[in-house]
Amino acid sequence: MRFVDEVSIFVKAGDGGRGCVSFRREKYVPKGGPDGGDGGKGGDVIIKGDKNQISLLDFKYRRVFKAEKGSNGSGNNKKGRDGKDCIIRVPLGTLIYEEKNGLVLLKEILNEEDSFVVAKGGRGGRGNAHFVSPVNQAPEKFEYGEKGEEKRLRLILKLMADVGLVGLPNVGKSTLISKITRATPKIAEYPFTTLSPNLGVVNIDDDYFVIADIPGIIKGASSGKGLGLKFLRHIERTSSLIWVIDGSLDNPKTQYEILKEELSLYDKSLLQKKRLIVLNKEDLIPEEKKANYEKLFKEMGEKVILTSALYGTGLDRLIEEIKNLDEKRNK
Ligand SMILES: Nc1nc2c(ncn2[C@@H]2O[C@H](COP(=O)(O)OP(=O)(O)OP(=O)(O)O)[C@@H](O)[C@H]2O)c(=O)[nH]1
Ligand SMILES: [Mg+2]
Repeated sequence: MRFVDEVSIFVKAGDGGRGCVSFRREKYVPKGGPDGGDGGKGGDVIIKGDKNQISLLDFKYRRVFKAEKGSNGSGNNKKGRDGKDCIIRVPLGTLIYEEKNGLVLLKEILNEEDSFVVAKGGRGGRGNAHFVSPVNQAPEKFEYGEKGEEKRLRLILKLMADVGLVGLPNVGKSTLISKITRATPKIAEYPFTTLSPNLGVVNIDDDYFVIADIPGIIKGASSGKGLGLKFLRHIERTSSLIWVIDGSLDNPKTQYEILKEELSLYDKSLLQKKRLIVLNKEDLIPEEKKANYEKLFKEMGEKVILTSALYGTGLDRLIEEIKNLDEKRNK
């Protein structure tokens, strides 16, 4: 599953219907009073939160959203029918911006109940029945409906993952997510393989967790080195983080320190999140070092597990630990 996190769309609310010019027809009355009804209101374009959606992928295929026009008014004071609203469903965590000399934030959709009228339908025009006056008993006047609003929008999904994977490049983050979810990210033996976030879903019992794999972070990322820290916004809201460390290198603690430093430079609260240290590439760690490494992290007050994403060892335990990390379950 490729994760699309930013799309531009065009929305157009319905125009209001035209007011009607009409006169009552009655027996023996050649021209009765005016009875032209008002036009109906144009439909609104409404954006709603939907917890079952996890990406903006659908918007790759459909980018124009129009609500229905209001119907025109008719004789006998009949008001035109209101146009139907156009409802756009987006994942929770979607920011709605208007593209207008830059990006202007209109709304953030965080909850399932969130609903936002992003483009208002036009008011219906008035029919001639409204324009009777003492001097004009038979007005021919009517109004056109108002135009519906139209806007160019940018939707940006701040990922609502439950758990984020962070780590230096090439430590095996994408391999991990590919083994515990059905995500199929690119994996390769060089740094910066992952260039945009991947999402995966882990099914546990009858619940699920969304895991985010983001591009690797290097020392100096906070000052723009490597791919920088812009992807960290995807994990700002996760309830917990998995710090993935390459256990095959000599310096697991150095990697840990770099991560800590860069995360805290981006946003200190990232260090407050619950975390789990995963020492990956266990298959390449000499037996005699394993216990030492575990001790090292435990002494720093960390919870640590060893895995080999490549060979699938330690992954059952990892899933068990993810379950424990999750706040939903600890309530
Ligand atoms: N021996 C061994 N190799 C692994 C393990 N996990 C991943 N690898 C290898 O390490 C390399 C990097 O793996 P990725 O999953 O692409 O690493 P990443 O952390 O996503 O890297 P970036 O996207 O560049 O940040 C690949 O060649 C993997 O096959 C492991 O447990 N053991
Ligand atoms: Mg990767």
